[in-house]
Amino acid sequence: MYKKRTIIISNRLPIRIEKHNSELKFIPSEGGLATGLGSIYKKDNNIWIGWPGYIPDSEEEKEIIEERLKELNLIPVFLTAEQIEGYYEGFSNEILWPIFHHRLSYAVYRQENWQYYQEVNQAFCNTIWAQQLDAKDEIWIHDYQLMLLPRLIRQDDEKISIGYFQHIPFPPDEIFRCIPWRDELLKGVLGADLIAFHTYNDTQHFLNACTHIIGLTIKNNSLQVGDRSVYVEVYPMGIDYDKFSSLAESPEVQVRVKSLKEQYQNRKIILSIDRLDYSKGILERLHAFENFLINWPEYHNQVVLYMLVVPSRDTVPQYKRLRDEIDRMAGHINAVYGTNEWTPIAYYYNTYPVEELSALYTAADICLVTSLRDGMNLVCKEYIASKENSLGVLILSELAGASKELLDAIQVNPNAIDEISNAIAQALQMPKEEQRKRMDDSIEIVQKFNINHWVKLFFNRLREIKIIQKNEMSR
Ligand code: GDG
Repeated sequence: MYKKRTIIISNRLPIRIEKHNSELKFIPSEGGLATGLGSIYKKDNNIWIGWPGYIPDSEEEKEIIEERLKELNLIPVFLTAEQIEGYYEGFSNEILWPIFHHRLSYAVYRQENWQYYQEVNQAFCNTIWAQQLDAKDEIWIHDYQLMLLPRLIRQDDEKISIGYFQHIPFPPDEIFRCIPWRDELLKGVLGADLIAFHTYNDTQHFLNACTHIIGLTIKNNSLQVGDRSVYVEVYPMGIDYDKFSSLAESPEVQVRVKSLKEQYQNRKIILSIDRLDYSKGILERLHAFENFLINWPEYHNQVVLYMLVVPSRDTVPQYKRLRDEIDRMAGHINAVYGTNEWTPIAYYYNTYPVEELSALYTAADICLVTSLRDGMNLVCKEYIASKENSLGVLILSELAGASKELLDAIQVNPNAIDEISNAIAQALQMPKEEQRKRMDDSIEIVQKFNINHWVKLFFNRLREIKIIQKNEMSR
C-alpha cells in the first residue's frame, strides 16, 4: 500500500551551505520553523524542498550537493544569480514585502521581476513533480515567495492536499490592489485547500481581496473557487518553548548572564533584537529612547539600550539607507547623552549564536518590540520563554501579530513616540509582583501554543478539510 508523504516547501531549505578550502559544509538552521517541522520532514520518506542558498560552481558540485542533501531528506531547487535577483530580491522583497507591510512608496514594480517570480515558482513546481507525487500526499507551502505555487501544483492534481501559510501580514484589499499582478497572486494562493495567517485581521483582508478584487463568494465559511471550497483560517505560530526555557537555565547561559550584569554594572537592560528591516520600527524606537532620556533625566546612567540588529537584505537600497540612518541616530544619542562612565546604547550589527540570545533575554529587564507591522514577531515570545526564573517586562507594538495573544504586555502604538517613552518609564517602575504576574500569564500562553502545537493543529485541520471536500463532491 502507498504510504502518503508530507512535503514541506519554502523559499530556503533549513540549512546553510558554506565552502571552506574547497570543502562543502552543511550547517543546519536553528530557526523556529526548522525545529517545528523537523519532526515531520526527517521522518520516513517525507521531504523539504527549497533553495539551498548556494550557487554550485559546476555540475559535479551540484550533484554532490544533491546527494548530501538527499540523505537529510532535503531536495534543492537551484537558482541562478539572475533568478535570485529578480524573484527574491526584486519581486519578493521589493514589491510583496513593502506592500504587505503597508509601505506603498517602497515598492518598485518591474515587469521583468514578475517574469522571474513566475519562472521560479514554476521551477519549484517542476522539482515537486520530479518527486512523483501521489494524490494522497500532503504539501505545506510557506510564505509569500511562493504565492503562485499552490495553483501550479493544483493544475496537475485536483485531489492532492495543499496548505499555504503566510508568515507576514496580508494588507487591506485596497493596498493589495496596488500590485499590478494581484489577480494572478490571489488565484495562485487559491490553489491551496487551507490558507492560513497569524491573525484574524490578515484572514479578513485576504477574504476581502478575494471577494472585492476577483469577485469570489463565501459559502459555509469557505471561499468558493470553481467547485472547490477553500478555507482561510488563523493559526498563530508559536516557538520552541522548551528550548528557550531550558537554555535560560543552562550553566553556560547563567555564567554569561552574570557577566552581562557585571558589564553593565547592574544598570537596567532594555533589549531589542530584530533583523535589519524598516518594518521593525528601529528608528522609531531610537527616537522614543531619546525622548525617554530627555523626559526622565533621573534615569541617565541607570539604563542601557542593548540593540542587536541582524544583517539582512543590505544590498537592497532601502535597507542600506536604513542601516546608515540607524548608525547615525545611535551615534547621535551616545554622543549627546553619554558620559565618560556611561554609553546609553550598546548597538551591534551582527548575528549571534542562540546561547548568546538566550543570555540577553534572561538578563534583560525590558524587551522592547516596536514593529510598525509584523506578521507575528517571535523575539517577544522567546523573551517570555526565557523568563520562568527571572523578572522582566515586555513592551510590545500593537501592530505586531503577537499583540493579539500577549495581552499582558505593555502595548504601545509604535508611531506614538511619547507613548513608547512613557511605557519604558512604566516598565522600569513596575512592582516586582506585577512583573511576575504578567510574565506568568504570558508564559502560560507561549508554553501552551508552542511550535509543535501549531504544526499539529494545521495538519489536523488540513486533513479534516479534505474529508469535508470529499463529502461535498459526493453529494
Ligand atoms: C517573519 C515575520 C514572523 C534574530 N537574531 C538572531 C537570531 N534571530 C532569530 C530570533 C527569531 C527570528 O530570528 C526572528 O523572528 P521574527 O518573528 O522576530 O522576525 P522575521 O525574521 O521578520 O520573521 C515575523 C516570523 O516570520 C515567523 O512566522 O513572526 O512577523 O516577519 O527566532 O531568535 N537567531 C540567531 N542569531 C541571531 O543573531 N541564532
